[in-house]
Amino acid sequence: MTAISGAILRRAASLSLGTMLVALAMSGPLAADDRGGERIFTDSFELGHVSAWSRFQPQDSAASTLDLIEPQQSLIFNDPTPAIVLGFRDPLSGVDLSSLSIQVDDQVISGCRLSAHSAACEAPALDSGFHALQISLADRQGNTVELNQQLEIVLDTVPPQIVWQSPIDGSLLATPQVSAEALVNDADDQVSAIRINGSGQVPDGKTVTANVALQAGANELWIEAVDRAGNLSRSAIEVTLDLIPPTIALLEPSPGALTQRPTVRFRGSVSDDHGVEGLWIEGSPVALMDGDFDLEVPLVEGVNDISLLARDSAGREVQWTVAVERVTVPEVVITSPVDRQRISTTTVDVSGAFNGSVAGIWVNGIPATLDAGTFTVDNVPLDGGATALIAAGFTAGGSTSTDKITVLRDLESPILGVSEPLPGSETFAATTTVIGAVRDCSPRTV
Ligand SMILES: [Ca+2]
Ligand SMILES: [Ca+2]
Ligand SMILES: [Ca+2]
Repeated sequence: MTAISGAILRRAASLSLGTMLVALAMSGPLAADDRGGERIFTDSFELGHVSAWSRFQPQDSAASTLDLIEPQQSLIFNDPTPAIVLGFRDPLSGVDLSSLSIQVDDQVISGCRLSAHSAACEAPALDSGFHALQISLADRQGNTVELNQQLEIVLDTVPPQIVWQSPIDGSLLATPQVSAEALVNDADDQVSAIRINGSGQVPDGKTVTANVALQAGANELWIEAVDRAGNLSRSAIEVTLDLIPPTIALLEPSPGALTQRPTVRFRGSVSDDHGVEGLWIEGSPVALMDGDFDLEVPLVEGVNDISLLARDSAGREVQWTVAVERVTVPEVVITSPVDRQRISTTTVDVSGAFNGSVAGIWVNGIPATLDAGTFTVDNVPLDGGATALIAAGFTAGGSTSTDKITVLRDLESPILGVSEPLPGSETFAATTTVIGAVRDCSPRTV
């Protein structure tokens, strides 16, 4: 009752019931509302009672607060009908919900769920692109607030495409770090993130590279790319790091082997944990049968350092040098003169043949001329009587071969004596007998 104002008293004075007038006279003077409004009194009388109530009508010149709660950002991915949620308040006159207007691209949105301080609506189906959201709301005093927001709808359900450039899927690698490279494409050119084996990569054009450390054995290389709509694509390849070079098992020859043969047999096998690319001996490729090899390798006289190189499929190599010494025993034969031949001169021309890798031939200390397996030495001096002719051949490795004959120097002519017929004798026979003798130091010359 204390809140009843003087205006009420003035209004009550016109009423016919004096008792009510007294009761109402107890009220205080009309006062301005502490919220700046003005009180309006209405009254009625029923059956001797007085009912009195008031309605607060504030002085409200401020528009309501209006907040766009959803969407929280103007860029919307893969949601053609985004929710539109508003929050609003008006502490003075209150919000006039009937005034709420929501339009997208001038199309009115209806069917919103309303409460005292919020509205939740669903936008109509929107295409990709920019859309104008317009909201207006009035309070009960007619103060209107407007909210204009531009929305961008991006409808993209296609994840980025990843095309590996290097290494090739299934590669066998020999280095513990590989440069991975891939092309990443998205229809909108809107790749937002790329990760290669977990490393964040900022998209830089369409080519993405990263150095990836490898472990021995199989390694997975993977790329994940995300477009700005959140579509994720992943691509993985497998590469193998091969840290172990191939192994050569040589059954023969033994290192340092000696042989007289012009070739040496190389026999053994090559193996590797990830496959053998090949074997080369002295730079020439060797045929392998399930890793086994068996071949003859030519030798030169002396020590042969024969190189073997094996390479695995990853490019790792192992290299050996096997020393094999060829020791040739030459054969030197004097063919002229013959053994025991009588020579009627003080020198003799000696010739002969040889085989093997003879580096030089000397006859009685005189160097011979070698030509295609033959040798000659002219004018080898002969002693009186028997002279030994010794041809000695030497190989580069120091092996020797000799041939020896003996010739007889014979400077005397044979002596011829005839005893019959006597010199000057005559005969009538058709034949005659001659008797005589020949004498020489060598019976073979007669
Ligand atoms: Ca207001
Ligand atoms: Ca996409
Ligand atoms: Ca290997």
